[in-house]
Amino acid sequence: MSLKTEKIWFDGEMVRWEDAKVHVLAHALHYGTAYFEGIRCYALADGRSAVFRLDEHIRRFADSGKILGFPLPYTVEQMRQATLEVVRANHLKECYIRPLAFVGLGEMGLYAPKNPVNVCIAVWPWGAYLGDEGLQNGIRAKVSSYTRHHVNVMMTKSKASGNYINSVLAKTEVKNAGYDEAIMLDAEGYVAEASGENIFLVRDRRVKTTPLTSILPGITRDSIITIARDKGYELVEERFTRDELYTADEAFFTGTAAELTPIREIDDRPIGAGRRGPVTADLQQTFFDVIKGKNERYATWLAYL
Ligand code: PPE
Repeated sequence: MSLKTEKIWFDGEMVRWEDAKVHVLAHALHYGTAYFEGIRCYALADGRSAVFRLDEHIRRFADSGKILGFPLPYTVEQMRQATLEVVRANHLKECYIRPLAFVGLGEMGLYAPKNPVNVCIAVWPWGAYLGDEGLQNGIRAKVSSYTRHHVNVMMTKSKASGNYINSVLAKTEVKNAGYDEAIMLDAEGYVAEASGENIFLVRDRRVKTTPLTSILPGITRDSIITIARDKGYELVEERFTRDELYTADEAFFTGTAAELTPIREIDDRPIGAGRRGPVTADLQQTFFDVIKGKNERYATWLAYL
C-alpha cells in the first residue's frame, strides 16, 4: 500500500501531499487526542465514482468531536464538500478516505482547551483490508487476551485515535500468533467487536450482531442490518458469548476497510463448514452490488463525485 498521492485537504486548503506536516509538540501526538473516519469511494459499474454513505460518516465524525469535547471547527456541509473535493483533486476512481481531526500545537499538559483543533482529509488506494483471499474464503480469527473498552473508560461511540491503542495491542497479539484478526470481548466477557470491525453470526439462517452498547456504531454494520432485513432475514441485535460464535453456522466481520469478510475459523475451531457460508455470500453479494451502484434500492447511500 502506498500512501503517496497528490493532495491533502488541510485546515481548509488543498495542500501538496509533501507539505501536510505537523509539529512534534502537537497535543494529539502525546495524548492521542484525535478522532478520525474511514470512508470508501468506489468506482461504479457505469463508470462514475461515488462515496459510500458519506453523510453518515461525516455525522459520526462530528459526533466523535462532540463526545470528546474537541468539536469539529467546520460544519457538516463544509466537511462533506471538502471530502468530495479531495477525492476529485487526486484523480482516483476508487480510494479510501481518512478524515482526521486532532488537538494541535499550543499548550502542553492534559488540560489544553485553547489548543486548535486541526483537520485534514487524506485519500489513498486501499484494496481488500483482510486480503482478496479472505473476502472469498474467510479468515482465521482469534479472541484476544485484551478486553475491549468498558463504556466508562473509553467512549466507544467516538472514533477516537486513543481508543485504537487497545485495537493495536489486540491485532498485534493475534497476528504474531499467526491469525488474521482479533475478536475482543467486553468488560463483562461478552463478544464486542474486532480490532477494526463489527461482528455478526448466523445460526439456522437467523442473523445476530452485538448491540451498540460498547462498540463503534459501524456504518457497514448498519448497512448490513438494513440489507439483511430487507432480504427477509430475521436479524437481532443481542449480546452473545464466544461459545455461541464457536457453534454458529457462519460468522463475518463488517467494516469500511474490511467490507464484509467471512470468518472461517475462530480459536482454531472451524465455523460451520469452515468456509464462507450461504447467508454470508448472499449478503456480501448484495453489499457489493450496492457499493458498485448496481442496486437502485440503495442509491441514496451513494454520493456521486
Ligand atoms: N469497530 C471498530 C473498532 C472499527 O475501527 C471499525 C472501522 C468498525 C467497527 C466498523 O465501522 P464502519 O467502518 O463504520 O463500518 N475501522 C476503520 C479503521 C480500519 C483501520 O485499520 O484503520 C475502517 O474500517 O475504516
